[in-house]
Amino acid sequence: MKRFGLFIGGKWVFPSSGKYFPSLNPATEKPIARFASGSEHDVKHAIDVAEAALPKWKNVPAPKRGQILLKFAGLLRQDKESLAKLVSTEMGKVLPEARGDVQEAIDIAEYMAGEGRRLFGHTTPSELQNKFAMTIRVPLGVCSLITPWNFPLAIPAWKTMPALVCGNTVVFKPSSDTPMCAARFVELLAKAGVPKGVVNMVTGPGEQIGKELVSNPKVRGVSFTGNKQTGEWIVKNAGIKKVGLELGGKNAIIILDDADLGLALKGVVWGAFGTAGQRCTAASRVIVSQEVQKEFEKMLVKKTSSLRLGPGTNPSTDVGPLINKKAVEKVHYYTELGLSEGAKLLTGGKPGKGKGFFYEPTIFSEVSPKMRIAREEIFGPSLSIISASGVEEAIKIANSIEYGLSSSIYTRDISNAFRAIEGIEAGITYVNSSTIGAEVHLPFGGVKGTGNGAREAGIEGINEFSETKTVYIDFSGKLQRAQIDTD
Ligand code: UN1
Repeated sequence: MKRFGLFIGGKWVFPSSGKYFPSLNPATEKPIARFASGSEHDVKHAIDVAEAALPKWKNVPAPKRGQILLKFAGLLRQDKESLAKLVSTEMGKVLPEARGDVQEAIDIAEYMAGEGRRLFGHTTPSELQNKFAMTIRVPLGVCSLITPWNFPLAIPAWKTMPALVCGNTVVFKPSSDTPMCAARFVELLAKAGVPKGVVNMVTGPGEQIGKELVSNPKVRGVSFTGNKQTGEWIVKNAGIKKVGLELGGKNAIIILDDADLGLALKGVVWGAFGTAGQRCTAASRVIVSQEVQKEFEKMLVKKTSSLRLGPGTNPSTDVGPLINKKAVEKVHYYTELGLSEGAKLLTGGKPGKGKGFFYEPTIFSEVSPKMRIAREEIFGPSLSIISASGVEEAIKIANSIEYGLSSSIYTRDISNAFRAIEGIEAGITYVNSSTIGAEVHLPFGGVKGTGNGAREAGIEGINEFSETKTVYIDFSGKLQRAQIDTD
């Protein structure tokens, strides 16, 4: 079986531990390849290499850095089908979604390539004569990028592309569930012309190598997508450096009595069971007006029970496997918890039979906002239906959780739509569309327990990976004192 080392300084190197771990196909439980179990020592080395590569890389003109990203986008495009097959095989999502994962990486690469010719600062008048004032963007330095498995190409690209165009060097730590996608990702970056040492990849258990990635003082920026506990741990261990966090959600779709129920049905099924519910943006709560609840539940159960479980690579599959055994156990734990809390199971509620980490799309009704199934992130195909009397109560329930990533409302009433836009505490609100499907040229991130104010992608992705430098140029040839010599 193929074995991968760590990618440091532009080549594959052996891990100092001499140990390797397998990546499994979640639909078959068969190993795909083996990957290096990196140690703290390896991470230190990768950071040193990234630091050494920094002076040269940050002096490459930004438009040239952008050209390399554009070349990378072209390579992804050329390999789109085989990369999608790999994403589907290693992560489990169905092929159309796996193609979307690759496409999202292409999109951000193209967007950030264009930033190479912008990276705008601003100019503004000085309060003194013969003095010029402006801002420029400068790189942070070495950045640690820690990514999850659910978008094994798109999320690494969301972080790597802005980091590179801004002139940073990178130590990339992908999830241990999708290291094969990550290996392809760094190989293609090298092929596109990213110089040696600019992007380094370390694989291995986060508990062992996370500390060094986050707390090493040479690292000036950390960007992490994953669970809230790890995010809190990062904040405690990072020290003084820029940290960007995206820590999940408990995203709600509100359906009012004036909604197009057929449209809402499509949005709920897509948001809750697309990617087997394994998106930070997945819909895990439906908050529905009492008047239409029964009718909507009937439609939803009918549609959901017709979804076909199977390998993501199989064209007839609607819902692929979960990422690993622990994920199946977690989802099932919440099913049992929901039952014990008094919620009513409408459909699903069981792991799949035979090999593979499958779980039936599961729907609970009669859920109260206080129940744990209505508050905690399950990260699987499990949906809670909560009833509300109208828009105000629905918004209150939507906000009664610790997260604030995505949200959605289905209504034909423009006033109710705007009430939701203004009232829902979330980084993203969709109107008459599901909670998933963010586009790369708009900022992505959330409020409350979802993050620390950072936004990824779009122009705000540039802010995440650069510092603002303020520049004053005094060409008067004399001492001019701000705030004093102004008359
Ligand atoms: C995530 O699950 O962390 O909006 C990212 C979406 C995707 C990205 C999800 N474009 O659902």
